[in-house]
Amino acid sequence: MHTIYSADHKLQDGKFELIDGQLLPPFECPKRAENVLDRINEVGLGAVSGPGDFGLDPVRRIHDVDFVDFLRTAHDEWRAAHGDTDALPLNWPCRGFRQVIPESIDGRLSYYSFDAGTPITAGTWTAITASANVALTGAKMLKDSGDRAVFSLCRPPGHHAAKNLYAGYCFFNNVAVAAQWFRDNGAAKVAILDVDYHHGNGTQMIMYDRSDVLFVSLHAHPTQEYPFFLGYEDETGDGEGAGFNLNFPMRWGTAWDVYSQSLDKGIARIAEYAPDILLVSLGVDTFKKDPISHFKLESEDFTEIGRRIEALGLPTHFVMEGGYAIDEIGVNTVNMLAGFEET
Ligand code: OKP
Ligand code: ZN
Repeated sequence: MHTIYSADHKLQDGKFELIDGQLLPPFECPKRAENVLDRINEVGLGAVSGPGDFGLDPVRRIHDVDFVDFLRTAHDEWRAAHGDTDALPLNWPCRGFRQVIPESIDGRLSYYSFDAGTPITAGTWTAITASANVALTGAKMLKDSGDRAVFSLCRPPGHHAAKNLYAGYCFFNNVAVAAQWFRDNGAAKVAILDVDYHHGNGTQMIMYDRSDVLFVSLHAHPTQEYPFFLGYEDETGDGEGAGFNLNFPMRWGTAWDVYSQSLDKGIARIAEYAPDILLVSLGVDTFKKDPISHFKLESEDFTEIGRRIEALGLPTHFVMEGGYAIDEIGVNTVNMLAGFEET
């Protein structure tokens, strides 16, 4: 399997995230992608190449122009106001507040985000445009090569980001940008299977009223886990999109026995939908040793996830999302890709 990777991800290297009442070094760190890349080379998964430059038009097919402009200049404006620290928001326009875009950089950080765990640094813009290009290059390669699958080793991840919101370590929604690229380049129907531990709220929000993109997500239950306010099973889509959103929330402590049943149901829905392309939001934070998560999957379970995805027989674009057990992230990620390639 071919991998797309850009070293520019290293430019997203925040100093702190707010977590468990403390400012801690971010769990979402450069070593994650480095360890995945090392494992790919160690097992000889396949060629690794850099991304092309697709410009911002494909990103703007998903994200609002003002949001993209905000991200481009955010750190410069922050630095002018506060000096050379990471930009973090402190409050949000929740119940009862006006949704009016403020002028000041602090106000706009608040308007365009939903958590304080996602630092904007001097290198963020370069890293997130590279990450989107990694996703787009993978999409184009899958289409042009006729290969069964391609892996976009995206970092930063993307599935929490909506059309005008960043958070959860995510800025541009890489998998949604890639899905839209497939739609704009000949695919009539696209499915997205999100196996990251966290609900892909951004992807759901972006695709919620569409029937041309089926979204299926397996994740920790929103009554217990971030992002808390989306991911219930009664969220099934709106308007045109009614019936094209499928959530499988699962309780803390979920292991393979329960997880695999949800997986099989999600895969069955994708088979019924019969898309031209399948995208996988590939997170491995369902792993039992993940430091911020509460599922109990074993490393071998990721191999089996890959096998079951392969059985759909679809051209498949794997897009990296989360996974914070740094020592095992390479094994777990590559297990899924190797499971797909086994037969
Ligand atoms: C990004 B991805 C948990 C705090 C959660 C944000 C997690 C973002 C995960 N105590 N902070 O979905 O892996
Ligand atoms: Zn996650």
